[in-house]
Amino acid sequence: MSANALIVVDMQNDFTPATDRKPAGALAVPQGNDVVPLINSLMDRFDLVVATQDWHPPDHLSFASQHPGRKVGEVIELDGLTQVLWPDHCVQETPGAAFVPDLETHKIDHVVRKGTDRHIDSYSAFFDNGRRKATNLARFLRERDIANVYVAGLATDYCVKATALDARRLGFNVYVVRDACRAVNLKPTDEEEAIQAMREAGAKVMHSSELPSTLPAV
Ligand code: VGL
Ligand code: ZN
Repeated sequence: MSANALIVVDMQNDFTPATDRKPAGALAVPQGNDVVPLINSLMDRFDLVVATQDWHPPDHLSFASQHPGRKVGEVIELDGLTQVLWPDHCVQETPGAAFVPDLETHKIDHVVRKGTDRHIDSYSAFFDNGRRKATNLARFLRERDIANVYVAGLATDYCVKATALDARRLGFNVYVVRDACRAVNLKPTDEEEAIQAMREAGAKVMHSSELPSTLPAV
């Protein structure tokens, strides 16, 4: 029997708005906290739960602060790749890089940290943005007989999308739980375009109520 993994993408303080337990993150995704209870219950239904953490050095070149005269949201070319400039976020070992306080982290089996190389951004859990370097996640999943990869978390239009597209390219069956994701929406249509791109790549984008009945119920 092939096994099912859930990849929980970037549920970190810097990607979520304020709650009574934490201040607003530097790159807060609108309604980013709303998905936490659903993700907590989804994690119970999987053979394997992997969580990613965006994990940048303080001088990461995706930060607008590293490019004098440039502003957050501007797009530049970095090492031949298109790069959106972000506020400083998810700096290694800082509170902003920690998982959100309400995430039930004891349910996580394996953590993948990405974006550690100053010179290249890394949205996907599998590769950096140029696909020059792989994390070991594909091998890790295959060694555990994972055929089906479910994706949830932040943000639909960046790291969720990149993770889902790479998982398809790597040959996994991919399911995106859309109500367990939220988008940045720098452009208001970014979320819809991301869903379209994931569907075109063969990912099934579904609501949590439509998950296959082969997953154990909670
Ligand atoms: C992300 C922007 C910059 C994400 C990470 O998690 O979607 N977005 N770094
Ligand atoms: Zn980042």
